[in-house]
Amino acid sequence: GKVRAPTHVISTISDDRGEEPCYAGVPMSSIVEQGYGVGDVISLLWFKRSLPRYCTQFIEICVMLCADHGPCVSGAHNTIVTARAGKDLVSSLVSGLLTIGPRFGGAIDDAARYFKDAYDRGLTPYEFVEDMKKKGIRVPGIGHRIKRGDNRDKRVELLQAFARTHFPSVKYMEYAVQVETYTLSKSNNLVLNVDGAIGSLFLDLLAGSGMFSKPEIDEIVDIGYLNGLFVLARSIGLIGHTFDQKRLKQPLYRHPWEDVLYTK
Ligand code: Q5B
Repeated sequence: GKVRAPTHVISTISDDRGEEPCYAGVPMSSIVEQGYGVGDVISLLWFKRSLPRYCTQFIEICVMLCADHGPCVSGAHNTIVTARAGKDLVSSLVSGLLTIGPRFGGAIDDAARYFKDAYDRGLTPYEFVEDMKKKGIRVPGIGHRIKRGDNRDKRVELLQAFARTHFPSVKYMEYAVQVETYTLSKSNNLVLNVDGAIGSLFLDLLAGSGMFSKPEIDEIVDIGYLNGLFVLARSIGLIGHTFDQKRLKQPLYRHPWEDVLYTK
């Protein structure tokens, strides 16, 4: 009989063999004709399913809010320095992307992991934060270089307002807010940051939308899908910074001696 030669690659998210490409089984003509947005495409290619409109809208808001945060943040700074060294678009982009990690923009997955674990185990915010302190781990999703208790991050407020209006439940986000109340009582810079807001709210999206089973939620949190939102979003800004430097014909960057402490 017919024997299928073993394949070297398995792929489950897209198919380009037919008349038109399909994302998770949805043909490109449907995507275009039915007015799908980038949130729908992310749903299909990352989660392999169509999500309700409020979920795709939330994903799109995350992408828009995280697209850029000025020239001074780690990623934009690296991109600007690289572009000014005469490098090409891809090099400038990846040099910025490579700064995304546990301190900058890449704390979303860990925020989701730790908030979920603490909430599901019924830890009070006090127990959670003090337990993290004992372990010597900074609470992911908490703290910001310029945002303060009396100068909150507008992006966080916008995400929270959207979710409070549209999500069936915001229990993880409310838990993160309680954690923030406790951390702010310790220090004014320990606000819930954009990573923590997205991490906790994505847990609410996964748990409350009815579109994911419990094992699927655990797998998403375990694999770590959510930093992808920041990486995707910030690429938009980093590409913008590259074009900006090229347009401005900026020369090679050299850091001023006065701003370095030379010491033995
Ligand atoms: N302390 C973000 O630190 C930052 C603590 C903490 C317990 C914490 C820090 C942190 C967790 C990672 C995180 C995402 C490095 C941030 C982003 C995107 C962005 C960026 C932009 C954009 C800031 C002072 C004292 C020390 C610390 C204690 C600080 N954080 N304790 N849990 N989470 N957060 N990252 O200001 O006793 O003096 O030793 O790692 O969520 O990246 O706009 O810039 O869109 O681009 O440098 O918004 O919070 O503070 O290091 O001087 O610490 O606070 O232990 O205590 P800072 P430090 P002590 S959003």
